[in-house]
Amino acid sequence: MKLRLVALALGISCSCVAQQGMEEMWDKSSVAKEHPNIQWFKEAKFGLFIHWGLYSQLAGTWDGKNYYGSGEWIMHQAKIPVSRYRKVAESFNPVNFNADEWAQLAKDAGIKYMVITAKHHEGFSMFDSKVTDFDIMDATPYKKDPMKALAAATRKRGIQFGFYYSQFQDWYEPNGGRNTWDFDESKKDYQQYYRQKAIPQLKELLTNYGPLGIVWFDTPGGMTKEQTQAFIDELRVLQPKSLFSSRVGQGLGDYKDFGDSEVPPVPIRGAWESIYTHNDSWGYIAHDMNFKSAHEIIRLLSNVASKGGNLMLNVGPDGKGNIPYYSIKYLKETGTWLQKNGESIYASTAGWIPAQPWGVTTSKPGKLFLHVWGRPENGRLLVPGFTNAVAKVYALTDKKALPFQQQGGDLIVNMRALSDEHTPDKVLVVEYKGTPPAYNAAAPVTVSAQYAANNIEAIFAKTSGASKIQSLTYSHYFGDWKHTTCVTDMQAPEDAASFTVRIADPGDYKLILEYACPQESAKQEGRLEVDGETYMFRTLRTSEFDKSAPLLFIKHPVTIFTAKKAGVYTITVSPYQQGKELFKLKGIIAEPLK
Ligand code: H79
Repeated sequence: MKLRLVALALGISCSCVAQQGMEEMWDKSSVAKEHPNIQWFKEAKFGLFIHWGLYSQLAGTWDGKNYYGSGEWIMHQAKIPVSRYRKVAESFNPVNFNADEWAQLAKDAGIKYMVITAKHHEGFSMFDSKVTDFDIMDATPYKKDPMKALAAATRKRGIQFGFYYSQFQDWYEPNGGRNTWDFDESKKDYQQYYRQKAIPQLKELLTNYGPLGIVWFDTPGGMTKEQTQAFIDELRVLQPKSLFSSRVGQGLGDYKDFGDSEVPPVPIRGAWESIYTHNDSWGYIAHDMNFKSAHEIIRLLSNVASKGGNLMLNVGPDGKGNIPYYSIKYLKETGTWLQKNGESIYASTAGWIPAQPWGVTTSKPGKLFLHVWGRPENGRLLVPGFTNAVAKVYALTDKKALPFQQQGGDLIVNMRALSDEHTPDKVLVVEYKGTPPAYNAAAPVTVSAQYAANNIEAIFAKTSGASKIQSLTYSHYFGDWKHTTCVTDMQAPEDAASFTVRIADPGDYKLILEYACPQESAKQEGRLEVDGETYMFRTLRTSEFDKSAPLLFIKHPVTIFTAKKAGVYTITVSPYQQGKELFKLKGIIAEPLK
């Protein structure tokens, strides 16, 4: 089966300088040549990330002040001097750490690979290192190597094991990257840091812990492409089968990682991974209780799989070695769902039907999995663009056949026979004959009266004039990154965004624009055109774009549109006059009125 996936998403860029910095820190380069051992990774789909270090002991608080966002950045945020940070190790004694319990939790959650921080930017080594005495053996009362036990416990359970290693940032070392409060950045010799710490430590990790599935590098810096290649070559010989993440830098990784907490809006070819925090932080923060529910994790997992990637979800154990209560609870619930529905996730590839108002699709040869997040009110599920002959359709959990019809390129599945059980993702299997069509990003976006709302997302816009599609990145607290794809740079009437929609049910729809609009863009007139009619609106102010603050979106109802018959329509949004950027358009919501 061959998928011709859209290159569209790869063209997304951002013009702001702050953003470019982030792009460099997260090397999201695609991989030129596939690693011979990539197959297990492509099939794995679900990984567990673990951030564990001295920051876990601090738990988000320093000198009586609470910090929010990325807890593993507390040393940087609070500008803690090395001399004081070193002392944190003296109270780090994770007596509750139990490698078998952690690995068993991963197993029960349906996790196929685990990556844990051997050394994060703070510079502390969570393993037995002869390179430094700032490690768990020498600097803490614990004096054991938890990584040894974890490598064994995961291996016993058939889980691929890997290390996160911060290869450039090291706030403990005078020559490591990015500690500017103790050391003068201009006097640093990064090459010396690589030679004296990073490379010898990576050699220890690649030598002493058995076969590693992954070495997960992060935030590259201080090396040219040639130096990065030499660095890789020097490590590669120790474990040729081990995969190196794209954040090794310079486009030289074995698979692609997106930005922190980023899912691409359309399918992406090749091996890649989305990484997410379970709450708002990677490292443990005692006062961060904003955990994603099992429901949210399951939808995130199926959404990432529908684009063809893996989800690596992070948990942050505390300084005693306990994984947070809700992480355990919701990971186990995710595992229960996966036990019944894993066939639709593991070893699947991207769905070839674009996202629908009911959910997303994943695919295997001869099978399309429909991940139904929300049921159609009348029980008739529309799968557009399905021309292959269908042999049968059934619910994955009980295999009971469901009635279906095929007409004019549509598959319509009758779900009424299915009980209305409470599930975040009801998976239906379509068994079909022949080769499926390529994913078609230009297919009309489905709008139907069977759902409370239909999202027509910016990624599906056809842009004209100066308008473009961009992924905007910003955080709420600190380092808890959010990414929203928007149509931007609409400044003149010809800078339009057009959406082709297929209205499946005639009737009245409220058309709602969802956008962010800084003060300078506010109170400008715009036009929304559909079916020969023009509807005027004036922009409403939300917030300025600031990469370290929430980007606020307003849902601005503009008009009712009556679709007299079912069919394909074009909705066009454009500025009425030349002016400032009209807004950053996240999409249009079509809400059926009944
Ligand atoms: O380990 C997690 C993060 O700590 C790590 N990647 C995930 C997996 C990560 N390291 N750096 N970044 C993510 C990018 C962070 C950039 C920033 Fe900043 C931190 C922006 C604002 C705070 C550095 C310091 C740039 C500006 C100030």
